[in-house]
Amino acid sequence: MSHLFAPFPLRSVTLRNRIGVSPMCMYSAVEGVTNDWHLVHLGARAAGGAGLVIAEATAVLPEGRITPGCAGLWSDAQAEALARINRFLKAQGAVPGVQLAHAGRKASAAVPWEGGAHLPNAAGGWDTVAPSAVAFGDSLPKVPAALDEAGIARVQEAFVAAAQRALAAGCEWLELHSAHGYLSHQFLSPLSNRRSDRYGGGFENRIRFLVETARAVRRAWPDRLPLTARLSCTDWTDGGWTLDESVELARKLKGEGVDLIDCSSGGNVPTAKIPVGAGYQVPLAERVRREAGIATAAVGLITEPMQADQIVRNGQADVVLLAREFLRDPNWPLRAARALHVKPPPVPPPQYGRAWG
Ligand code: 531
Repeated sequence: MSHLFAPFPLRSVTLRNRIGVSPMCMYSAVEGVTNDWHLVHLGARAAGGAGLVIAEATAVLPEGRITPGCAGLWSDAQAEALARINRFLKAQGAVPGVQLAHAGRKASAAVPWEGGAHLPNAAGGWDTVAPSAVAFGDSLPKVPAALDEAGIARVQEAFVAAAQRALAAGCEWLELHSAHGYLSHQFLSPLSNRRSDRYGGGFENRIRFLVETARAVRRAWPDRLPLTARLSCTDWTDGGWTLDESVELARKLKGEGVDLIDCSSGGNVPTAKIPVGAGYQVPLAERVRREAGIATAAVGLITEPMQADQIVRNGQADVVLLAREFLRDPNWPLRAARALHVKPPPVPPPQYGRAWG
């Protein structure tokens, strides 16, 4: 039976365990270029035993960045910076991944430690785009320009170009960000998609942006490497995107060569009532896995070794992604192995061996 420290094969890639570093914004890139901060942040967690290390939401176009500090993959210089990091992650035994993203109407925001609100253009912000000219609201009041079909195609081409750069940079796991209220999720949800063309209205039209993007990226991304998508499996809001729709979408994405769904939730409306608690999104991963017959990752308030091991053992998800817990402890996998009495224990980097003997 699978458990937290069983290897996970997907296409020709094998994770050494089921523990991944969830993509986490560091807001520390300069013009989209990652640097020493990202090397140390991601590198420490690879050295700490993670099987998979997914770099933060990485914008496929400059206007798709959440903040001016977000990473990008619209230039070769950005790919070169990521390549250096990926070489280190691989040397530590982790599989390097990246999450490709476009923030849509939630772009052009200040970094969180400067308040996180939309930045006026005069203060380093920019004009935003989205499926429809509907603002997110609250501290993100900018009204985006509705993309026309040519604009949609340009964004999709940017996803493909970024995937090609990710490949050149040595990424071996690609995640399309279609969650947390960013552009692709904005297309999925009737709360943000008010279009009346073939990209809006019924389910088939609202999923078209992501399905087409996945298809185009799959063609550019090698068969030997996993392609995954993060979904907000529910908007937690009446009239919004639902878990039933996520299951149906997961089936379609599987048909497009998507290998795993990373199951998150929320983020598309400021008023959602989210039942936050330990492992609260795990049932979403479980339903998608069972009903769509696709591998899943569980994410969200997973902190304890036994909890993580149970998620995998019970078949609720194939992989667990930890976020804030990994900020508290980069060595979480090594500690978890000890707590779970894993035999043989995972081997720490030799430089740190005397601490784990
Ligand atoms: C937190 C968040 C989680 C779930 C729903 C909405 C928001 N994160 C999401 C991040 C950016 C920072 C805040 C991304 O997904 C890029």
